Amino acid sequence: MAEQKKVILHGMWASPYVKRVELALKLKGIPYEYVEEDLSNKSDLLLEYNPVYKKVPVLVHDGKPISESNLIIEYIDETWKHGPQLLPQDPYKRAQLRFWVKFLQEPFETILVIIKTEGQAQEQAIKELHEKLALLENGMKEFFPNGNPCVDDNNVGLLEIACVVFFGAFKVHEEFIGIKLIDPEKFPLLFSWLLSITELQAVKELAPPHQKVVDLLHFIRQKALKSTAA
Ligand SMILES: N[C@@H](CCC(=O)N[C@@H](CS)C(=O)NCC(=O)O)C(=O)O
Repeated sequence: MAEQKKVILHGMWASPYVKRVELALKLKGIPYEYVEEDLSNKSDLLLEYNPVYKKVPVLVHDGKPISESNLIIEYIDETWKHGPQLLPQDPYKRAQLRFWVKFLQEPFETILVIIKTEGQAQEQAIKELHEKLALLENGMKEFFPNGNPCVDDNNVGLLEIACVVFFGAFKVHEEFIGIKLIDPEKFPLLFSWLLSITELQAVKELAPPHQKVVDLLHFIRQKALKSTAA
């Protein structure tokens, strides 16, 4: 049976795309072997498995590689029927969910700009972030019409996974740059939804150590500021 065959994940600890897949595997209760890749010196296996993009994550199921995080998650959902259903059956609901999963990337990229800049450029990015979060807050009302996002081990899917890998560390980001990013007064639904996702055991288990995230943020910021100064 497909379920019993060996599952290997090639990843990199800081990649939100890898975290998506890890979370999907954990939430479904699928045992897997994890291979940490050095992206500055990619393994021959990674290049063989993903010769087109040469990126992580790559999931290898019974020797067969699958690339691209969203496609991997759909494969997981279709192959292992137990545990939470990660994507809805209904085609319209699936399409809506995929739309918001795609959009979630935009505010995440804007947070990266905020981390990498200062002064006017940073102010502009903060403004853009708030505009994008307002769109997201509004879009989420369709998923939680009673304004009360209910998330638990059986009630969690691709949307929650995509949200938490991008914004799960928002408090560390806020602390690092000293700016409020996800203000509970402006974005109450998003804020309470995110908090309830971060309470899930699987999410807690996969969260990287606080200091490791801070060190990475320092590295990203210093590198970006140096290259703008040069
Ligand atoms: N669209 C891809 C994005 C994956 C991606 O960007 N992976 C990055 C790590 S976060 C990577 O492997 N980068 C290596 C490279 O670009 O050479 C997915 O969803 O899986």
